[in-house]
Amino acid sequence: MQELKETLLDYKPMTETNVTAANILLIDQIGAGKTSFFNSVNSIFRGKITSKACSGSFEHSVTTQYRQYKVKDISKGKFPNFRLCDTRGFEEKFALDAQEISFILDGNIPDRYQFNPLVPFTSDTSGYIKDSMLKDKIHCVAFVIDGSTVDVMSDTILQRLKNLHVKLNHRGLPHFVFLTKLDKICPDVNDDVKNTFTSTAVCDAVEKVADVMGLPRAHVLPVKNYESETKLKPALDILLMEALQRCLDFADAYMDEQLVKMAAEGKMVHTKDYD
Ligand SMILES: Nc1nc2c(ncn2[C@@H]2O[C@H](COP(=O)(O)OP(=O)(O)OP(=O)(O)O)[C@@H](O)[C@H]2O)c(=O)[nH]1
Ligand SMILES: [Mg+2]
Repeated sequence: MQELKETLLDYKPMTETNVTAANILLIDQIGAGKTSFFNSVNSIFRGKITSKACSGSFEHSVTTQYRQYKVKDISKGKFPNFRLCDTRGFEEKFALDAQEISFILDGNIPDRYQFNPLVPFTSDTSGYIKDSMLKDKIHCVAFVIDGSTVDVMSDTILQRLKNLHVKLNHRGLPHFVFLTKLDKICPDVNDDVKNTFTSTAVCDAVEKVADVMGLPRAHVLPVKNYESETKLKPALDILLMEALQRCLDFADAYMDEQLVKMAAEGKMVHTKDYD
C-alpha cells in the first residue's frame, strides 16, 4: 500500500508534454460512485475518511457541476499530479449529450461548470475554453459502473455505453471500467475486500461488463469506495490506488501518442505552442 502511494505521489507526466497533471474523467450512471471514488482517493491521501464532495442517492444526479478535483497529500503537503474530473451522472431520460462529452474530452468546459439538462453546453456558453491545450484535455476515461446493476442495465444505458466506447476508440483515448459496490453482490467481499479476486460473483460481473463494453477483462477494475467505513482500510486503499495507477499508465501512453501526432502535424515548432 505504501509503495503504491509513493508511486502515485511521485507520478509526473513526461516533461515534453508540458502537462502538469493527468486528467482522468469519471463518467457514467447516476449513483454509481463517481464522486465517492474521488472522496475515497482524497481520504487515502488525507490519511482519514473525508467527504469533500457531495455524494449520495437521489432520483436525479447528486453531482450537478463539472469538477476537476486535485487531492492533497497531508503527509507531504503536496498535490499529486493528477486530477479526477467528476461529472453529472447519466439518467434514463437525461445524459450529457454527445457534443457535451466531446467538449469535456477536448478540455473546452471549465471547472465548476453547472450542467443544465435543458440547455446543453455549446461553444457560445460563457466560460467556453476555446484554445484548449493538451494539458486541458482528458487523458484517460473511467466508466464508473455499479456492479450490483450489471444484470439489470437498461437497453438505453447499454447503447449509450457502447456509443461512448466507439467514440473513445476513435480518439484512441484509453478507457477503463471502475466496477463499484461489489460488496453488494458478494457477502465475502462485504466481509473483507481482500476476497475480491477470489469471488465468483465478482468474476461474473467483470466478465459481463467486459463483454458488454467490448473491453479486455484487464480493463475492468473492481473497486470498493469508502461509504460505511469510519477508518481507512489498506485492502480497500490498494484496490483504489491500483485502479488509479492503471489509468495513469495509460494516460502517459496517450499523451506520448499525442506528442507524436502533433509533431507529425507540424505543431511542435515551439513547445510553448501546445502548453
Ligand atoms: N456499498 C457501496 N456503496 C457505494 C460504493 N460507492 C458509492 N456508494 C454509495 O452510492 C451512493 C452514490 O454514490 P455517489 O458517489 O454519489 O455516486 P455518483 O456516481 O457520484 O452519483 P451522481 O453524482 O448522482 O451521478 C452513495 O450513497 C455512496 O455512499 C461502494 O463501492 N459500495
Ligand atoms: Mg456524483
